[in-house]
Amino acid sequence: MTDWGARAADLLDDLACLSEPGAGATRLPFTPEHRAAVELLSDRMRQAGLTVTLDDAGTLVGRLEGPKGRGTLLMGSHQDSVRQGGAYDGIMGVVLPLIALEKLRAEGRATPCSVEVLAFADEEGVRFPTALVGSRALAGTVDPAVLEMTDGDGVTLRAAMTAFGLEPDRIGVLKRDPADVIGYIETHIEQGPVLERAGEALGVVSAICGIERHSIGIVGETGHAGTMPMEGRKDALVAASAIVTEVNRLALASDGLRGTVGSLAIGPNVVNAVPRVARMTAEFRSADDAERRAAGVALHAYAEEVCAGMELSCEVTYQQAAQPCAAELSERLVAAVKRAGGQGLVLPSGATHDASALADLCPVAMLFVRCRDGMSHRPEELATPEDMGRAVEVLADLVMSPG
Ligand code: HGY
Ligand code: MN
Ligand code: MN
Repeated sequence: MTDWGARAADLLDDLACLSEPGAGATRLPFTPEHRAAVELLSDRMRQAGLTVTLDDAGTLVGRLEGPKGRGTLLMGSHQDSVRQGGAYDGIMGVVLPLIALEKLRAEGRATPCSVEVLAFADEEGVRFPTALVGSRALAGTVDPAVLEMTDGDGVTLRAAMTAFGLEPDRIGVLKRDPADVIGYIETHIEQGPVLERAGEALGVVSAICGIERHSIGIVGETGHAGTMPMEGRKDALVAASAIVTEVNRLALASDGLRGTVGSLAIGPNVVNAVPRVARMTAEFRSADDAERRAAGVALHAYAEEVCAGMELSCEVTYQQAAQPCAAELSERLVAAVKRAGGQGLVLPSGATHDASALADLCPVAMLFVRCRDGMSHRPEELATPEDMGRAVEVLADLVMSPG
């Protein structure tokens, strides 16, 4: 009797090694680590009887042909990680549906429809200040302007994709025909403590939070830390610190809002010179788009105030509306979780996912897997083989029980 959860854990262990050196997993899009993951997953997909292609957005597509005219069920998630992240975020949602198809093949069960397992190149938006290019390409909603965005080394997304062997200008032809797509199921580690506290291995997502990301640049004036008078200083870090505090204050003032400054760099960044420049990112998330937008507008007004007399650049580089999951497909998922012995707990997602983008193409539903101590975006992230085995069972059941 195959332990499908252990099989998933082994493949995830192998994939976690395809990372930049350092703690945890660091696998950014269109890098040697991404290429290695594409190769490993392609082999396993072929062994499972899938035909494998890499589309021009960098999405690895493993397709199992089903009966003609019965449509295609999409399943998958993202292959990329944050820096020094966990071994499950994203990539587990590629591995589990693949293992579910391996299980069905081992049982000699033909699927009632075609099924695709998708590994999107870039969901985190860590390397480039954009995200979801792969899932948006399938939905036909990519803004071509994002191809000109650059990473920290000044490499454009277009150049990185081209160097990866892709033709980014062909992204527009990747849009899928909605008539052929039954829906999209994304399996993901919960990244929070809810399932663990409820004693549940699996849960189904009600809605995915909305998000917006701001890039803020401040240019003040540097000078000798000992001789420059305090009055009239244009200290970029003092202004940036006020903005950090304001992001936190805005988020604390509103129940459903989360606000984070995740990155901050200053210059000249030496002990005895007044900081001249500061560059930072700020993000707001909420299930309520109006609440989120109001916080973004308030932050910009506040930044203008504290940076008076200095140069300020403040732009929203990324925005994704809150996205409810499809009721009917989610109910099918809840029923499958219950058949596997779960309560069928339904919960919101404070993290964003490719499913938000695919909702512009087809019905979407998400299966959450319990996350140890709710820890994610850090090396200690863990989902157990037992819980992953239950998820494989649910996914296989769902594939075989068309709506
Ligand atoms: O930031 C997020 O919620 C996701 O991990 N990209
Ligand atoms: Mn993530
Ligand atoms: Mn993720």
